[in-house]
Amino acid sequence: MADLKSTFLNVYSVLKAELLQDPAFEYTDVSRQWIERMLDYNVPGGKLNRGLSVIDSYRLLKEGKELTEDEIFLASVLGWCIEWLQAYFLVLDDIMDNSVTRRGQPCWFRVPKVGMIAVNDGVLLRNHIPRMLKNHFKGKPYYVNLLDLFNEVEFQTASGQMIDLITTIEGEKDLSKYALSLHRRIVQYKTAYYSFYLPVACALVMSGEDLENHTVVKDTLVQMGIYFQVQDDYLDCFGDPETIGKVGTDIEDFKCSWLVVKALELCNEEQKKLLHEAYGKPDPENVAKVKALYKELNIEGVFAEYESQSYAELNATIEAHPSKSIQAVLKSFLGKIYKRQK
Ligand code: DMA
Ligand code: MG
Ligand code: MG
Ligand code: MG
Repeated sequence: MADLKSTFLNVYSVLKAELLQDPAFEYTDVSRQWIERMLDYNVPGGKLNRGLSVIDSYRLLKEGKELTEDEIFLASVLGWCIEWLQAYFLVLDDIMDNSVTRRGQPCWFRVPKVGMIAVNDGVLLRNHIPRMLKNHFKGKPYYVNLLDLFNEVEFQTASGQMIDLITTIEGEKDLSKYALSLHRRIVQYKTAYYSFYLPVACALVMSGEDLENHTVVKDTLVQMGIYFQVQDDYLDCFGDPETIGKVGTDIEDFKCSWLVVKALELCNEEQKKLLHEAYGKPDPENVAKVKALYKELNIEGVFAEYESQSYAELNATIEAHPSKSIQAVLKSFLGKIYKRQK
């Protein structure tokens, strides 16, 4: 495992070097240094679960057959394309969410002299993806399928971000519209497709599979992605910032978080009044009031219950799948996120 990670990280260096030599742009030393620093700051510092999953999934789909060096390299390139996509979304997400830290360091836009240059850096990160795909997959029979896959998933993610953001518009903050159905819609689009479906879809495409034949796998992965984002919402409030590498902002940002949806379901009239008054305010006193209410309503316990129920349901769905190798892919994913602390 540690070995796979170091192989994967070596591929990052190869891809970065190629991007820094892109013949379509005449880099100067200054611009090359900017991109190199921007990439090192934003791309490789996460858990790398999404990227590594492409290699894992591809291996499982090959049913234990030894992968060639070329196969490992190509699966790693796709893994990095997902990590690049994630970096692009996170750089922009942190600006829009007014976040402070990410992966244990200041958000990129908070770094001195970066500021709103981060917006264009996000656009560049996004543009690097088709360049890497072109460099390594042009000529493969499935090249166009990969391009199409990344485009579809990016569109779904950006649409999810849009619905996440427009529920928080200043002057239109309305907790009464927050319900599980809206939450589900937001997290399905903003998180589940790119985080769970995309890595497996990449592995399937590389194996020569037609994605049209794998809608059950897709649905299961989307379910898993929803569970993953509920965990993210939980950790935003109850996680340890040291461990998760970021400071939560969902309460301040008036986000349609799973926690506030559950609180609204469980509270009495008086508690509801408090929530309406305190939720979405920037000052620590109001944030503390919301957190105290979550404690009072035992939202942590409600989450623990949700977590074990989701796990059981997902396991049952996975075990019903006819293919053992696909079961293995899905189980490996679930095992990685169950009861995660970061
Ligand atoms: C993030 O949702 C979704 C994308 C597509 C980046 P979020 O704002 O809850 O993520 P985080 O908690 O990591 O800022
Ligand atoms: Mg965010
Ligand atoms: Mg966000
Ligand atoms: Mg979050």
